[in-house]
Amino acid sequence: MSSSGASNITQWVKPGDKSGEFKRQTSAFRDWISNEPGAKFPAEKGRYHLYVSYACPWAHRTLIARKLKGLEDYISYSVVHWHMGEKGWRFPTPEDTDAEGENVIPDPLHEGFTHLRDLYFSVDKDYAARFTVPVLYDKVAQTIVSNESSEILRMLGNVFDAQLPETGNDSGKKLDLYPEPLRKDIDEVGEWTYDLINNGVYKSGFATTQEAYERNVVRLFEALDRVEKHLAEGKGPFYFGDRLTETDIRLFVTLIRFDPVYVQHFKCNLRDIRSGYPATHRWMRNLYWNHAAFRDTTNFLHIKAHYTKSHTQINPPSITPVGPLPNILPLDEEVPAVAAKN
Ligand SMILES: N[C@@H](CCC(=O)N[C@@H](CS)C(=O)NCC(=O)O)C(=O)O
Repeated sequence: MSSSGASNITQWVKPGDKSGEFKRQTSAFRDWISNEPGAKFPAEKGRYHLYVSYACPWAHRTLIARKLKGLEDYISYSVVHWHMGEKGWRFPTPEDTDAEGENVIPDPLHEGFTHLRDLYFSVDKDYAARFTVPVLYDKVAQTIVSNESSEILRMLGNVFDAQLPETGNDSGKKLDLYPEPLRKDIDEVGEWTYDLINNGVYKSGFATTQEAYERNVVRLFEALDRVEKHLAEGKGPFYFGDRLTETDIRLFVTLIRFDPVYVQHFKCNLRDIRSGYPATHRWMRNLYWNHAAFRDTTNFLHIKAHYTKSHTQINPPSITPVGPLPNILPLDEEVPAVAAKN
């Protein structure tokens, strides 16, 4: 996007694209932290920083992985304000009182930076694409390692393993989010769930023609039906039985936003999770309530406010719907219609 396009930050469908379809750009920075001798980005404790938004599902993946793997002392992070205005994501200021959450702070690494775009331009003054989160930043080389969440997720999954302490059964060191015997399945599921679910909600919500919307919303719900069937037939509690993998993380970040935001804001309303997808609902609530890495990284204030008050092309008066309440049901409670059936 050119800098003159900055005033059109909400123009998600390219002007002139008659399909009315949202097409996500590919990420520009695609390097890897590595343990290889002489690596450009060595796996050094404390060297890297994650810039994230609590609103963003892609960024959420990386926060969950960081916490699940026990990398809190290895990688620092900070969170942008939930409002994405004309210049994109901005860093919170000490005056902001409407964006509560851990590490919702001004840029801790660059005094005077007001927007995430300042970071991108500090690394590449000619940067001409979107200023997206997450960003994995190298504090020593002062450059961006990666802004592609699927690859950051993979990296965090193992690159610090050799340095992590051995501490009990569920230590981050032992947790393999991409285990060898499941890799083919994880990749296969990752492909269709990315296209139809993670990105599918955006393709539904950002569509600017009736046809593009309907095509994508129908495909989204067919994919959710497929997830539901898989979870209903499986032993659980995770997508692949008793192994927590990156598949759970990748699905969770979209499904936890589904009822609070996507149903109404992105018009993904053929069903909702809490009344229409019992096995998926059970799987999601187990992750949220029984695993701190999922719960503590989920911030419904940022999630609800961001979408409804930033996408002014969809919601010009920026009113945030109150419901559904609660944002997520307790483990042992169902919506009245489901409870009545049980
Ligand atoms: N492929 C990227 C996509 C990231 C992305 O699109 N993030 C959104 C927030 S949910 C963003 O920062 N958008 C800002 C913009 O497009 O201007 C990834 O998975 O890391």
